[in-house]
Amino acid sequence: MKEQLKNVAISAQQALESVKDQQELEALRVRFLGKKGELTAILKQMGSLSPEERPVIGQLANETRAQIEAVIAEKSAQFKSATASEKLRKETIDVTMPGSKKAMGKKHPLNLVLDEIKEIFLGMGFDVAEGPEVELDYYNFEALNIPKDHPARDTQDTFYITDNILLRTQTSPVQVRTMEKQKPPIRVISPGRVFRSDAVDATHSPVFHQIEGLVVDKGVTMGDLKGTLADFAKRLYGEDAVVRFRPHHFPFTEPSAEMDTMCFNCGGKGCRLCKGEGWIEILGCGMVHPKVLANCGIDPEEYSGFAFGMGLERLVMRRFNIDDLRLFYENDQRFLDQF
Ligand code: 2NL
Repeated sequence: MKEQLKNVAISAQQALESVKDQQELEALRVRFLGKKGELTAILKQMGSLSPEERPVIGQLANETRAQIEAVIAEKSAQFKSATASEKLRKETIDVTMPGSKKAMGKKHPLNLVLDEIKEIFLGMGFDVAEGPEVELDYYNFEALNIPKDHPARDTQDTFYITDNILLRTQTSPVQVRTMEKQKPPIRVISPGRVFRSDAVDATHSPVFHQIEGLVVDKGVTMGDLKGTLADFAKRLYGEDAVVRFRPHHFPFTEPSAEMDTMCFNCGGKGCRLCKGEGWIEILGCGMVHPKVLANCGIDPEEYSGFAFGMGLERLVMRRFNIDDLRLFYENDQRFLDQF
């Protein structure tokens, strides 16, 4: 049995020397030390030994086991540390490598100018009001003194959803709602999307943006209107901006006017940009019609107000020299990257 134990020790030693991984190591452990292993098989014969031989062989068997276990433990530790360093090597990050470039989003040109305009009016003490894009006929037309036979009501211009529900054609309904809710003094601007049944071309779109403004208080005059809007033009176009007011007509204001700025390109002489006019129209305005105030529950004997409205797309096209309004809605990265 001594001989057998020695042989097991030697063959275990040899096998363990060339073991390549943790799995092979475990297989060898089972082969030599397992319940059905080679060492156990030898120990099972202990019963046939004399009482004198038994402790000697027993001790030798224990030593052999301890010896094999020690080698297994050593090999196992070696594999574990090799695996750990391999993992570390694979996970090493070269912090000196250049990073990948992330594309940054930008503000859309319409929002660029809209934010400027909002800032100007906020600075003058106006609030910004928003409202529904799907409106009642009443708020879009009726309350604004737009009679049933007015061309603006023509189905050619307005998207009707039902007889009395439509897509707003202007943002005035937001201001009508403001007047219904809030007692004067009122100072609001209402920017937003508006809808008209127009065919798409370089200057028309069924969806576009408008900014309207409204001031209602005791003793508001045409002088307040002119001063406020001239000041707005100077803040938007620079201190040198010159404006003029021309009489006009809107059903919801009386009197009504349009405001032009002197062409910054030719200084009023007339050029290609202003189409020989010397002036460029920027907004429509007027004193709020007494009927409109009354419709909104405001006594026109006690209060007066002025209102104005402008198209955002036209303003932005002129600012950046853009000749086709479809560019605003196509979201071509090459266009958007330029602002
Ligand atoms: C234009 C002209 C304008 C208004 C809009 C308005 C609103 C209320 C009462 C009275 Cl609640 N008026 N808005 C007034 C004058 C002109 O817009 O050419 N827009 C593009």
